[in-house]
Amino acid sequence: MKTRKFIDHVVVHARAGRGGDGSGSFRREAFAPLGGPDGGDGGRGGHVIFRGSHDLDSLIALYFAPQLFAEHGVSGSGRKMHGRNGDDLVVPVPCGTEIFNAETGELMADITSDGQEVLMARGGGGGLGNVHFKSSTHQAPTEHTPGAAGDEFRLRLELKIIADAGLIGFPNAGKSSLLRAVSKAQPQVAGYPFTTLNPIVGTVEYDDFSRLSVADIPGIIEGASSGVGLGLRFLKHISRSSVLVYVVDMAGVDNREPWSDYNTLCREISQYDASMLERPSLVLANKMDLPSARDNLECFIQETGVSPLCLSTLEPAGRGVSEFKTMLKDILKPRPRGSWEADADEPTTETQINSADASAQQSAAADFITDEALRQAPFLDLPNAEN
Ligand SMILES: Nc1nc2c(ncn2[C@@H]2O[C@H](COP(=O)(O)OP(=O)(O)OP(=O)(O)O)[C@@H](O)[C@H]2O)c(=O)[nH]1
Ligand SMILES: [Mg+2]
Repeated sequence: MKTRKFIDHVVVHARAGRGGDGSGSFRREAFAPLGGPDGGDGGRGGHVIFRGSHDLDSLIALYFAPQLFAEHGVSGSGRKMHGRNGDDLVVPVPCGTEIFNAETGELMADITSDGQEVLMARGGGGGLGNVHFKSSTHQAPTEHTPGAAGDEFRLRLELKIIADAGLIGFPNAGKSSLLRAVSKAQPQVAGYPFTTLNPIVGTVEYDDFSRLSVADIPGIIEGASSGVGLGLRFLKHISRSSVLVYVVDMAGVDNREPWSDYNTLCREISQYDASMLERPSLVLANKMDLPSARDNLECFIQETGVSPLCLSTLEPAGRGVSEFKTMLKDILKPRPRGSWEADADEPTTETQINSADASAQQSAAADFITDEALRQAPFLDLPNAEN
């Protein structure tokens, strides 16, 4: 499988355009040798705007081109001509991108949805032409002002993938296998630890056309909070997930004890962000097709007090996998695509007014059409027609 560099943080230099200068011009033409001041204003500098895009999943484009410079405004000119505004620079970023001021660390914006636009650096205003400075006592002003500088920032962009559910587990627990079983995503699966090196998002589709996104992240091991393995670097990608799914290798294939795996996972996550433990979660006992898994299950329940959902990802159509999908759906309650149920239940005031207007218009139109039709087309054989 081809691998692609996954970039989830990048520092960029955003500079909005400078405003164009005002012009100091005088009208000079045949028969108007001493025309008055006619210098136009400068155009506004272009803004730097960030726009959320669901077609992107990484900040790689900005990693290779971090200089985000919008166009400068054009200076004004004679005949009171206004300079052209600089073009805005629209920068597409994946949904889930947080934008910080790199100098102060202040969170400036959080882009969470497709099409969401945030103006990060405002273009400088255009300067004034000399036409603004004329007065009865100052009829030939040469004053004109320069365009203002645009905003300029060093910005740190951090991507936190937005998925409805996040899979957490030790390496080799079967997280990627589970994602393959429930979605069309094709993460690499292999019998060695750290097969998955980047977060991967899959979409689970249901018969009623509703869908949920599930994120698979690299495995977590003991000491991850202090940087062991790949550390907790990728946990931020499930920190926004509404449901956490613990995937435990119940067969203990790598000579591990499933109950201590589960306790370790909870401990590492609480060290990362204790509030994540309060979220709805599901515990999955994977590899239940292996005999040792059945032996370990009793012990797991006794040690942890949690009774997990048993499944085997080797049977994607099996009961366990479909029960998992159903449980996810019950917790997250996704709306079928194209459904307008909520709007239908609670029409907005605007909708109510519009529909009231519409029915009034319809009845007015019906009255008009009937009368008109009778007058204009007496040959029509309409019921109750008074001729
Ligand atoms: N017997 C059995 N083997 C499984 C099952 N699920 C996964 N495996 C095997 O377990 C190994 C690891 O599976 P992966 O899906 O790559 O595990 P992972 O949790 O994504 O691992 P990392 O990406 O390394 O963190 C592979 O050899 C799979 O074939 C299962 O239900 N039963
Ligand atoms: Mg994996």
